Amino acid sequence: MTLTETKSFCQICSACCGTKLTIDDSTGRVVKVRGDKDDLMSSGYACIKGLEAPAALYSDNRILEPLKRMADGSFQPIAFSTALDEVAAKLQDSIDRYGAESIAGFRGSGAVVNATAGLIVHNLLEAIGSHKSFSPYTIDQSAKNISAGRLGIWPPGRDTLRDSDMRMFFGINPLVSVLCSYLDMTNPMKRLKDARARGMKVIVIDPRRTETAEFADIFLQPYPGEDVSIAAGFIRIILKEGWEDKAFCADHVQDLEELRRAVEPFTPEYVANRAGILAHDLWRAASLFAHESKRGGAGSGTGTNMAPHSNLAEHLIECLNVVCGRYLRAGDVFPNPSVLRPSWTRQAQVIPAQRWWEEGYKSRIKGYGTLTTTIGTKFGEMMTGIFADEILEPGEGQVRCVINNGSNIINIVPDQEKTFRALKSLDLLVSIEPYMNETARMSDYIFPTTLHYERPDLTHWMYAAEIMYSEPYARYKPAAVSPPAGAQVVDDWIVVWELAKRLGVQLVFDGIPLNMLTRPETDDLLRIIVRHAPISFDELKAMPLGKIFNETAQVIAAADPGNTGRFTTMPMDVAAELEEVLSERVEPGFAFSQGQRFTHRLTSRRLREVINSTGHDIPAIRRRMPTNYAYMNPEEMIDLGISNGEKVKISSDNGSIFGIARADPTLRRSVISMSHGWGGLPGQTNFETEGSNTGILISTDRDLDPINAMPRMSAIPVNVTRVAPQVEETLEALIDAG
Ligand SMILES: Nc1nc2c(c(=O)[nH]1)N[C@H]1C(S)=C(S)[C@@H](COP(=O)(O)OP(=O)(O)OC[C@H]3O[C@@H](n4cnc5c(=O)[nH]c(N)nc54)[C@H](O)[C@@H]3O)O[C@H]1N2
Ligand SMILES: Nc1nc2c(c(=O)[nH]1)N[C@H]1C(S)=C(S)[C@@H](COP(=O)(O)OP(=O)(O)OC[C@H]3O[C@@H](n4cnc5c(=O)[nH]c(N)nc54)[C@H](O)[C@@H]3O)O[C@H]1N2
Ligand code: SF4
Ligand SMILES: [Mo]
Repeated sequence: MTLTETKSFCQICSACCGTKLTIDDSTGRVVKVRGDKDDLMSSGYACIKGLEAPAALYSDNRILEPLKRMADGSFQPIAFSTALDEVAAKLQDSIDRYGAESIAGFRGSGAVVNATAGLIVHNLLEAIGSHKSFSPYTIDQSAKNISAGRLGIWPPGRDTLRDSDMRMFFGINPLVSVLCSYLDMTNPMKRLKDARARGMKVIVIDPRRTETAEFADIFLQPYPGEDVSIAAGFIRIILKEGWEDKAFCADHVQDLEELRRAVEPFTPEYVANRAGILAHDLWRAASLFAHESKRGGAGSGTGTNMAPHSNLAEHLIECLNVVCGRYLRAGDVFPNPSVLRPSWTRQAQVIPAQRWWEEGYKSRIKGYGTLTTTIGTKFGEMMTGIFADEILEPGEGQVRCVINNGSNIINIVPDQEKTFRALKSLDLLVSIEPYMNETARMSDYIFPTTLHYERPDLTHWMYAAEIMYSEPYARYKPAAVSPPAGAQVVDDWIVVWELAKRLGVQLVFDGIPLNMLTRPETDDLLRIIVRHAPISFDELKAMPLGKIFNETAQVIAAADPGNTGRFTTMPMDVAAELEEVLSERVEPGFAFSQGQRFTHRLTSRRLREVINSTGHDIPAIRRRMPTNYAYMNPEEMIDLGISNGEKVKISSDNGSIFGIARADPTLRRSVISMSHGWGGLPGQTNFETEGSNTGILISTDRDLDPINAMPRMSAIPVNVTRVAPQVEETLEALIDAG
């Protein structure tokens, strides 16, 4: 056996950690993965998911040839070109009969972490004229888009990590999720440690004492879902104490007095009572943020952006940065003007609120608009909170065909039962997907793809790379290995190009029309993306570790003379929702929904071992994380008579799931912390071996946030009960019966 080593980078998540692969030349397979100390960004860091890549590449669950589902539910191999012909004919038929809007696309994480796939289904929909483009973006952190659209934008962005002497983190755990703006998505641990070593202070607000909280100077551990109150409480303290940046507010804020009035009811005592924290701790955190620190801002993650009133919470958190002027100013250096996107001049002035969702296409479901998430596209994205309704609701524009690229839709779209009904009712579900997972099993056709080490690719370029990487970094990688012998798999975009060709439409990729007569190479698409870089594609290709383009750093330009743009901190819709929060029934430790009182709030969390619904079946991972435990406070478990490892039933006002209770001393009482993406298809799940789907607890018929239809995905009011032995027996009988 001859072994060779090659360098590459992992793309199981968006961190793109540098890796060293050991390849067995006799089989052409990757046999070992290690972190690469020489990597310019990750410096040797790699997580268990990355190290277990060989098991994922050669998993029995991987699909190696196109499949078609038969009437009896079984799958038969089908030739690639036949499958393309059949799918294109069905799509054309649907377009002819019902119009282009009957075709929807769903782009998941598997596509986003793949430079040539990220937008390709969206590009196809634009080419055929359908607005029905969905992705997890609108069930993730689209509150950030809403906040920018209502408050206004400061183009240079927040103080960067290197400028900061303090940072505040709401509902985000970058040391596990490896995803955080203004930190670094390649090696957050190293960046945080380095910043702390030079004296930077950290404030963490999370119902769980997270891995990130271990580095906090101040840690607030509130009930979930109280970020609105906490942020409003901070603003009130700051304005009362006069800790705001008065000059910045005078120049750039239109309505500071409205903000002051609106947060007045959020006294430290009110907030402390609501959020279950000490008023003194709230004051200490506000002081460290606004008074004892000069630079560095507040930011949030999925915890805050998935709880109720997520847009409002995000808005108020950004208001903390606004009132304290925690933005780069004229003359400051913007370190990463984005290597792979066109460079543009950032000026120290406000672009006033644009509320872009108010213009353009509106869904027939409750009139929701679209959000534009990436440049170079004509259409925005629709809201995933209404994805199932777009399929189920009859009438003109009803979605009948879905092209899924890299998402396990049925496991990750909230309201699993409803999503299941929706997917089952489709005329056509096509998955471009490497594994036989729950959504693949529901699909009519599956086009399997190459995996990350098997295709040429680039480091992250979509979704705000300039604030996700702390340095102006880009890297190209060639395919390190071929797909397994005999596999009929292609790079994702090829499936879409072939369908576009058959439909007779012109694909436009990142603003550039693709050759539709002769199929391009993957490198040709990558070359399009790299056209904005300071060096040519061939030069980038010749740099095995890529490059940090420090010479591109930009000095923030002065404002235009006469610029009158101002932040709007308290527009009417924001003020109205804040009033609504104040009118909510509050009883510390309890939560209310649909007039019912609940004892717990279930929060979302990421697990280091898996990425959303992916990786559960890898043996080494299964040993470490066999299920999505229902984590609870250990003392509370004793009080409730629930022992570690015991089965519990968790019920919301939308449904019930079973879980395995697991003591977690990092949690406060009244909280259940449970990860998403687990469980099989509804009614067919053995929760003990497959985990449970928390999406069952979430309704998409109600409790949707305004504008982005964001479902209530964290801080979900639930009750938890022990599973009585007789119920347990029935369950076992059910499971045994399959
Ligand atoms: N290992 C791993 N990495 C991942 C993923 C994965 O599945 N596994 N998923 C990727 C994806 S898709 C994304 S979007 C990112 C997300 O990245 P993050 O946003 O960092 O996600 P989490 O790690 O779940 O951290 C969310 C935190 O919010 C807390 N929280 C929950 N509810 C509330 C609340 O109401 N208020 C406050 N203040 N906190 C709350 C939770 O306890 C948790 O610590 O991670 C990415 N990275
Ligand atoms: N209840 C609840 N629901 C949630 C969340 C939550 O916190 N709570 N989080 C939400 C968030 S933030 C997100 S981003 C979504 C995640 O939802 P998804 O994006 O659907 O989640 P993943 O499990 O990461 O799915 C990735 C899919 O891509 C496939 N894949 C991997 N590599 C490739 C590739 O190279 N090409 C292709 N075509 N496919 C590939 C994988 O096999 C898998 O099927 O879940 C959302 N749903
Ligand atoms: S953090 Fe993400 S990119 Fe890095 S090794 Fe783990 S899975 Fe791969
Ligand atoms: Mo996400």
